[in-house]
Amino acid sequence: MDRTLVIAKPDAVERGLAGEIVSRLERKGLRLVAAELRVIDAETAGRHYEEHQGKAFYDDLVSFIGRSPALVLVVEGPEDTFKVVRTMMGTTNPAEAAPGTIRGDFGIELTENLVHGSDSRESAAREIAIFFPHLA
Ligand code: IDP
Ligand code: MG
Repeated sequence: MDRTLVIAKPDAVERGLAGEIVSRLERKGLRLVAAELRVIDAETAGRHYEEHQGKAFYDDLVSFIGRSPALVLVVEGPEDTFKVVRTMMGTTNPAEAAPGTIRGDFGIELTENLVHGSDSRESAAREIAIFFPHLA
């Protein structure tokens, strides 16, 4: 089985869409391996988003991801689970994301795009180790 990290971001939890996101993943056929509702502190956000350090939107991103609880998940599927989740998420900018995707159906602002999903097998392993070290 193949695992990836998913985060229902603070905007999703605030809007009562965490259950919708979990439900979509489950109905697709992915299985929940871990789930934790937590406020992501700046240090953890910095590790998670280290590829974006130095970019213009970085400070806003770190403060957004920690502004209220996020639902951090590990999900499992048969293969290339990160790709399955990324397809379900839609493109980064929700204003342009296809209808039928999570971002396309529920989002409109770039930062507040509801969901994070690891972008490769390597990212999945790295990110799972940050949030759920006992699963690494
Ligand atoms: P992804 O979440 O689709 O993988 P990334 O490029 O990894 O997109 O960016 C991480 C997050 O940073 C995005 O989900 C979004 O919330 C935010 N973000 C990305 N690009 C911008 C931008 O140009 N302005 C503001 N926020 C951005
Ligand atoms: Mg990314």
